[in-house]
Parts: sequence; C-alpha cells; structure tokens
Amino acid sequence: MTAARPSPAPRTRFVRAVTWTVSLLLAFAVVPAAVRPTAARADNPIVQHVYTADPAPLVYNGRVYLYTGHDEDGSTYFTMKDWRVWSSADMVNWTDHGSPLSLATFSWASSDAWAGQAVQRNGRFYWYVPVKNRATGRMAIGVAVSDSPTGPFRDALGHPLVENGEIDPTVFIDDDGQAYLYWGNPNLWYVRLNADMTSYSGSATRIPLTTAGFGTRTGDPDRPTLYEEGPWVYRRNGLYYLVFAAKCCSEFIAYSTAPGPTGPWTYRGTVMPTQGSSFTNHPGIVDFKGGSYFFYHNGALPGGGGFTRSVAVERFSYNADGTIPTIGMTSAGAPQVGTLDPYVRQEAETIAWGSGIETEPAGEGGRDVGWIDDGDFVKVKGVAFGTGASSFTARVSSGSVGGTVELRLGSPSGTLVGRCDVPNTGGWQAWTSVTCPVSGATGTQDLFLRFTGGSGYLLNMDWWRFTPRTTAAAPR
Ligand code: FUB
Repeated sequence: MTAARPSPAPRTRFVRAVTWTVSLLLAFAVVPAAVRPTAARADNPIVQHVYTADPAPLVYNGRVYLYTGHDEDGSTYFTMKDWRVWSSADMVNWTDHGSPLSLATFSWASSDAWAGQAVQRNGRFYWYVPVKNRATGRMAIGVAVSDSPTGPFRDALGHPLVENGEIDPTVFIDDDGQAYLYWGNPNLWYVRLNADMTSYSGSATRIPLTTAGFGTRTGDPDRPTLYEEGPWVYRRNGLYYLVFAAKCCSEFIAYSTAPGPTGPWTYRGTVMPTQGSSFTNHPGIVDFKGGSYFFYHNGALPGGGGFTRSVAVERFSYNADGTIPTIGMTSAGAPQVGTLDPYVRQEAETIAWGSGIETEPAGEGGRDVGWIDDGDFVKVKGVAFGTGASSFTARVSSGSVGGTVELRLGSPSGTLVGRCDVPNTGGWQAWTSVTCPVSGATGTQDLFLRFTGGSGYLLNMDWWRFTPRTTAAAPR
C-alpha cells in the first residue's frame, strides 16, 4: 500500500442501509466466470453491519475466530481506529464479539489500526498489529495479550515489539515450537520470537525479494517483485507457504513456497485475481473441520470500496501436488459445516446475514442486536428444528412502543411459523423474556427473525431459543 493510491468513488450509503436486493445485485456483479455460487442467496461478505478488512482467522476449540480491521463508514482513507472479533462454528453463522482491541489499548499509538493477526499459545492469545507510534511518527508492531480469544486484550509491553516503519505482521509457530514474526511493506522481514511471544532473539532479517521468490512486477523499478504487503505464513505437509498481497494497485493475492520457514522462497502464482471493488486485498488461510478456507476482503457491500471493505470467505481444496487453486470471489461464500441448534441459547448477534440492524454491548453481558426498524431482519442459516418446535423465547428490551418478532422460514417473506410481541420494557437495556407459540418449524431451515412495528427503533434482542415440540422426541 502506498500513499499514491487512487481514491475510490465517494461513499453514498451507509452499511445500515444494506438491503437484500441491492446486496444480491452487487455481490453477483463480482462473481468471476471461473467460480459460480451454487446457492441462490448471498451470504458473502460475512459481516454486513460494519465494514471489515484484513481478515486473520484462528481455529480454536471447535470454532473459527476471525480477527479483522474496521473501516469507518464513509471513510476516504485507512482511518482505522479499532479491530473486531467474530467467531463461527459452521462458517456461515458468525457471532459478533465486538471490539476488544483499539488504538486506545496502546498508549503509545496515535493512529492506523491496520492489518494484524492473533495466534494462540499455551492458552493465551497474542494479537500482533501495526499502528503508528506517536513518538516517532513511524509504523510499528504492537502485541496485545488476552486469556480469551474474544478478549479483552491488553498491551503486553507498553511499547512496540518491533519498529521499522513497516506494517502487516503475521505470526507462524512451527512444529518445533519456534515462532516467527513476518511483516513488511515495501520490504519483507522476519524475526524469531521467543517462547513468551512478546520478545525476540536476534535482529530483524530482511527476506531477499527476488523475482524467483516473489514473481516479476513490471513498470516499477523500485519494486521489481510482486510482493506488496499482507504476508500470511503457514506450513502444510512439510511445505511452507507465504501468501501475500501482490502488486499495487489494484492488488491480487499470490503465494510462494519454501522448504523452511526462512526460505528460500519460490514464486508459485496467483491465489485470487484482482476482483471486487477494493484496490487492496488481504489473505488469511485456515483448515477447519475437514475443509480449507481462504479469507479475503472486497468492496461488495453497498457503499463499499477501497476504504470501506468487507471480509469474505471461500472454501477451497489444495491440488494433489500441494499447490493452491485459483480462487474467485463469490456471493455465496463457504458452505455451512453442520447445522445450528435452535434448542440451546443462541446469541441474537449470531448472524448469517443481517439487514438494517446494528449490534452493541448488552447490559446483561455480551452483545445485543439493536437499532432495529420496521422490516429489518436477521437470517440464521441451517437451523436444525428436527421434528419441530413448540415455542420461541427471546430476551428482549424496548425503550419505545416495542414491536413484533416474526419467525419466518426460507426468506424474509417466507412461511410464518410464529410471532412474538415485544412491549415497552422501560428502557433499551431493561431486559425481559417473551415467549410465543411456534407451529410448522420442522427439518433444517434458514430462519429469518423479521422485525415489524411502527416507525423508529422497535426493540433490542440479546438472545433466543426454541423449545422442542416434545422434549423426549426432539433431537438435541
Ligand atoms: O487496512 C489497512 C491496510 O490496507 C493493511 O495494513 C494492508 O494490508 C491493506 O489491506
């Protein structure tokens, strides 16, 4: 990423204004000929109520935790102030964990909450991020630590871990326990981290950017190779992969491989061609429940562009020789892994697709879905009702006249299987539980919680749960 990048078209709509129809049209507009969605309904990008960028997935304890940056609404530069955490057990329903890390976490940082990565070691979570050091005016790498993948995170050091004016840290822990921190734009660096993950041994080493290692860029004598930024390093079957944002601008995603964590690297080609209305892109790759997943970002949401990006995901399979296939952006995203259990408490902020809603910290803990207007909805994908539900309970609040939660199957206007009225509860954080009968919710369905009522904000929802028709017969 360089200062001389083109500006995107001015943003005209806010994320809140996302509508089903517009999203579908825009999302399909970026589908390449090589990969077509198999589902008729868009679930990519995976978050709709805020702009997200620079994905960094982490598999832990049966879930994928996704660490992202956050582009401000209406942004005209990388004016990023905080990072976000999301998680999923099935790759389609994503829980919003809010923002447990921001510029304010680092007392020495002034701006630029850019692309980072979190890793887990010995039950602790270390989140490496680039920020501007107020004292030096240069970009530096900070590290935050937490005992939970969702935070809260605190500054582990009180000062930069490393600083040389370059960005985009990625951390890889090899099978022998040695951890490496890689980062850089315009160069590519690594340093060996100590086992404490917050200090290092030796000095930063510059990886030689040769055309054999990182491909050939034409037209820019200062940058003869394709390597631009955003490295993502991992090991698979004894081969080391370095996936990166290539060329500028617009970027595409490319990769190199090596027999060891420090090289020598050999350029292997394109992972994702330039697509998707954002002049940057950023890779993150994990294996989860038997599949391989490629995370990236684009500008596919309404108002989206180079500074208002959104994280998306595709499932892929490695070729037999270990090479990565070319992956195209789709509006369908990854297929669901398993189903969602409606008979246990589900957070309202677990969402496959949200229209019109926002989330916020809930007074009872966690987050709630709020800022709900008439016609807004939350889609929850692949809900396994089994032989049927008899009732629906939701934890709700309202500081206005309230509204109704319609339970619909298949689409926002699909079969109505229940309606729960929500009264005024005395305040937006005055929580109560409401229960209503349900009929016709059987099998595995996409559930739409559709909110109706008068004008203005109607209600908030913290969590929900169905009750099976007969406890003895219903699957759990
Ligand atoms: O999000 C800010 C910057 O844009 C990141 O650090 C780069 O990787 C690019 O995505």
